[in-house]
Amino acid sequence: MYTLIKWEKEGPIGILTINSPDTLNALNSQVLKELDACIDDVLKDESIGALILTGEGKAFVAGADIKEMLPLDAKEGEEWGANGSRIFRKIETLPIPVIAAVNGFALGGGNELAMACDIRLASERAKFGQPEVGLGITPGFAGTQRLPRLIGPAAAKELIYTGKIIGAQEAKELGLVSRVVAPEELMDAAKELAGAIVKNSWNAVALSKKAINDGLQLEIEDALALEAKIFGECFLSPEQKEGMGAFVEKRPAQFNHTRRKE
Ligand code: CO8
Repeated sequence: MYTLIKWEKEGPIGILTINSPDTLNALNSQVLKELDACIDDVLKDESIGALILTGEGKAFVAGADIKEMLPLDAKEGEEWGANGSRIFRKIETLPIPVIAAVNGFALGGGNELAMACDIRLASERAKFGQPEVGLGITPGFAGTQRLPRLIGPAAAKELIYTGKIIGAQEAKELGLVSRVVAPEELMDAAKELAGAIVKNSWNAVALSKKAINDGLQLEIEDALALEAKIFGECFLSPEQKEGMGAFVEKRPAQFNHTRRKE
């Protein structure tokens, strides 16, 4: 079904691998189309509680496809950027956690894809950067927006204005990644993290994601009101009765994992 991405399921964990290693997993229109379709499938499959995104070979994603972008005019450029941003936003707002297992180059659109995920784990071999200004363009898949929100405007400006490429350890020091692991341990670390998350109430994890993501866009008073509303919503779920009931009865919680309904 997919030709440039690989899709696997291990129990409740989905693993999406961008699989175009000859071009370092560059995001051309076909890869973007398949990524978009796969995310739609993830949305529909309520048995998936967490998603891992990674890349085949020596790159996570080496950026949007420069050869495909070269002839674009202004209108086509805007459409190209908006299409990528729409797909990345769909990933960011999935009602399940998404972990980027950054195995190698995460440049331009690749770093932007990693930033649309909830959590980034990096291999010691991973490299990060927004090299677009060297190509005569700005970051266009939300790099100018998510990078300053993640690491602060000064550090984001330094990376974007210089286009410099940094290693995994520096990315960790900047707060771009949560953890750096040996290359051979990366997927196990991502699966272990996803496994620790899916043991909990999926509804509560999804609501926590929503409270964090939506709350960050609001003034503090509005953000606190949003949190209170979401907290109240938890009490509609059978998982709240089970989780708290299990504590009181001194037994492990037995969650019947279900996705939160909008
Ligand atoms: N696009 C197209 N092809 C690519 C890309 C890319 N981004 N990256 C690598 N490739 C291709 C190479 O052309 C090469 O193909 P071929 O063998 O046919 O020449 C193959 O992948 C292997 O690459 P290299 O031989 O260059 O491998 P190296 O190990 O020597 O170098 C690098 C690895 C350093 C990662 C190098 O490939 C590189 O610098 N790549 C480009 C990185 C880059 O600049 N990325 C940013 C792209 S712009 C972007 O992402 C903007 C996103 C928003 C777009 C919005 C538009 C409006």
